[in-house]
Amino acid sequence: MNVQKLHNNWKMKKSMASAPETEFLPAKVPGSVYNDLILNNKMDDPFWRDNENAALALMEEDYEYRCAFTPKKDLLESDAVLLRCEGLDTLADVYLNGTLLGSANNMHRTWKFDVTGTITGGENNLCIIFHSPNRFVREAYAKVRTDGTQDALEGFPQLRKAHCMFGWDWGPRLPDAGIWRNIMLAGVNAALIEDVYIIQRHTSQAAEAADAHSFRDRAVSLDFRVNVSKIKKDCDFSWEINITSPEGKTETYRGSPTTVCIENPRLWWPRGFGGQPLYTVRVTLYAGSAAVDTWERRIGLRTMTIRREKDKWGESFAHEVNGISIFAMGANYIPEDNIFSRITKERTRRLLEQCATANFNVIRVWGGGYYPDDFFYDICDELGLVVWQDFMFACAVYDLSDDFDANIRAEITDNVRRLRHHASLGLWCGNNEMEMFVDKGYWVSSAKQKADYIKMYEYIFPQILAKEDPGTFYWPASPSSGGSFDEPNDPARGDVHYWDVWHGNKPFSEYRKFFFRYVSEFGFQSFPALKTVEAFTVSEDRNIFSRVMEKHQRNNAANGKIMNYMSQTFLYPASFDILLYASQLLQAEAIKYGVEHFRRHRGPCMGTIYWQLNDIWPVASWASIDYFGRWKALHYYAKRFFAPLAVSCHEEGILTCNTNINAQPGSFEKSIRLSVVNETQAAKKCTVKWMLRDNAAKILRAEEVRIGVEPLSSSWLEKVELPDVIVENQYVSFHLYDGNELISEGAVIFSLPKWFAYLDPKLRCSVKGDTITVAASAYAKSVEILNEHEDMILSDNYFDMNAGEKTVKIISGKPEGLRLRSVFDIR
Ligand code: BMA
Repeated sequence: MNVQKLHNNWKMKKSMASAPETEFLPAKVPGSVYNDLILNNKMDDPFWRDNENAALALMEEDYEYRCAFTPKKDLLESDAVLLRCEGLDTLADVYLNGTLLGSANNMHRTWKFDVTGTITGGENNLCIIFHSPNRFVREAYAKVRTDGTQDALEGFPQLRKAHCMFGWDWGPRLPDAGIWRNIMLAGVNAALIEDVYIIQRHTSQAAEAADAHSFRDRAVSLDFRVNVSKIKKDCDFSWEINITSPEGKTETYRGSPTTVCIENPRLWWPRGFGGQPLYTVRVTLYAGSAAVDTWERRIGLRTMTIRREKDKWGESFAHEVNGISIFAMGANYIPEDNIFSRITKERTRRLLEQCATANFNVIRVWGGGYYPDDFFYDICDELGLVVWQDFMFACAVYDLSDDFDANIRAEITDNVRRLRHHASLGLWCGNNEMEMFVDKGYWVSSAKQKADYIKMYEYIFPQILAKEDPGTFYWPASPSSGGSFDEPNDPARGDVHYWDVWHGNKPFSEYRKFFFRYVSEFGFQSFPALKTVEAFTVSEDRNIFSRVMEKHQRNNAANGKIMNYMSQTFLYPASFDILLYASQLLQAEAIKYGVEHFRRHRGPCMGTIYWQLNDIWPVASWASIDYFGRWKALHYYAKRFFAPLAVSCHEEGILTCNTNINAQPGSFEKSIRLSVVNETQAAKKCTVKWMLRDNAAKILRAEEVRIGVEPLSSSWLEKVELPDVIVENQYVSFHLYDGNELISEGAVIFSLPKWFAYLDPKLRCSVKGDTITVAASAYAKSVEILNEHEDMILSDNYFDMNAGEKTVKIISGKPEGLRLRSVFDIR
């Protein structure tokens, strides 16, 4: 196939029909209306203050994109010429030289138009008219009522466009439009490869051997299904397969093979369990002796499924990779920018590398956004991040008309074919939260809508997958217990979204009441860093109840909710800046409370995927990394609480005993029970040390325990009662050593932080090369190191100090204008 990208020489304007007098502006393709208007200074930054309102109004219009191009000569001489559009957002009429080629209505699909008779030598004119998404959803809603989350524009479910572009409880209403992915001409000679499907068959030659987990003797064969579209029927077609090993050695298999055996296969593993070797597979199609098309993908040799087995707790739900059940640790991914064409490979790589740094092994691509670019999955393959992939349906009911049915079938097929070879692809999931909501009758206005739910996720999608990707596990919804409205959010089966902490206003300690099998969503909001807030506010906006701060808080009244949790935890923060910091600690402590508990209960629980990884714009949200890439406290906490080998403490104190300051008789349990988790395939012999200390960090009692921890397990130490502890000024620190190396540590108090008598730790620091050493003269909780631009990334931050010194490495950013603070400063 001969390809010519059409990315140059574009111009755009409001559509000729509605605004004939407006001038054309130079346009960037791939790009979008907002992107072009911003680049041409015709629109203000939609993220600044409440500019969103004016930006939304712009999308009442239709927009026109035009490009004059001259096709390459050899392309014109092809047997057929296609116009291939990998992303049109969304309602697009495509004209070539005045002829309507067709209309697109789904941004998630690749649209192909045969231009063989329409394209000419010399200059051609391509014109794409994008119709207003706002108008479309409004009119569609007036015709057929389809409801969904009220955070988005009414009618949004009727358009196959990333739902969250219409607004969400963390995102603005900025529906945008345009050519958001590659657009190109493709010259086809004789035939083209429509797609190739590879089914891996793993057989363990040592299957009968005692050690069932030994895969060294495994044999892997690849079955190929090559689907060819022939233009010239009378040719003699054949294909050849080349497989390049991770070491770069290429084997060639000629004569249209349908099965290939891999000698000495090297298995792909999620990070933390082994390496990520990747094989490059190339299929070349021949017509006679001429190579006419090629298809190339990178694959990983592995088995991957979800293990579901009845057990004493209900039914298990865990990723099983190469026969091993792993504990999933990660977060939910949403689009990285409301202007999708600004999501680049470099930006995504940085984000995903930061997931790897924080010890993630799984990432969930949530169903209210988009199907990311190939590079997203390439990076996940390389980093060993298993992808939980939702189909793009979320928090809405749909009207399954014949057109909608055909449209979503094509969308699913396109995306499954595009993504199914990725080593990282862990499962397909039908939708976000719809089984649960439809079951409760949310948004459902007709019996048909309930029936359509079952048809879509439990009939149509499985039917497509049975054909297109039988090798990948399918799960009808998140959360689900397997489908058919059978208690979708059952804690004993399947995955769960747990929102009583946060949406339900329950305290963090509530997490400990549950032993979910796999929590695919639970979360807690915070404000972003001050520098991020400054990027969308003027100084008078910098009060969390101001109009602009509430515009950048999309979960109704949630700035008040943050303050409610604040009142349960910390002293009243006297300044805006300290409040932002305290809100991040609240968030980090909440999620840590949950994750550490769930990991301690490895076995019944096999996954914690917190809501959410990233932001689509600068906003108060559940993200652990903000829109500008600044790490909130949670991301550093995640690095620690997701560490493969980690110690944590189940303490009992004022919070867990649910007592209050004036309660009678005023006595409550004070105890610690330490636990070590080992999410690796190696047995560990460790030492756990713990110390009771006063608020100056002076040691009052010290203990040491040797502990052996099996691979892929969690182990409890004995519970220790501490009835005499003075809760206002004594605490316990604990430390895990592998040999002499300190691997993991933490501290617990038995009071609430607001009642604990923190001493001024007199924090100070010094910089040497790429390290910063912080010194504290007393116990300091959640020590934050900030530079002037608040953009430094460190090896550790927001850590506890038992007085003394701690040195961290600077990963990026300049150590200029350093500032330090800790919980002592929340007052
Ligand atoms: C879940 C998600 C999102 C939402 C989040 C926070 O419902 O699936 O729809 O943004 O919780 O409310």
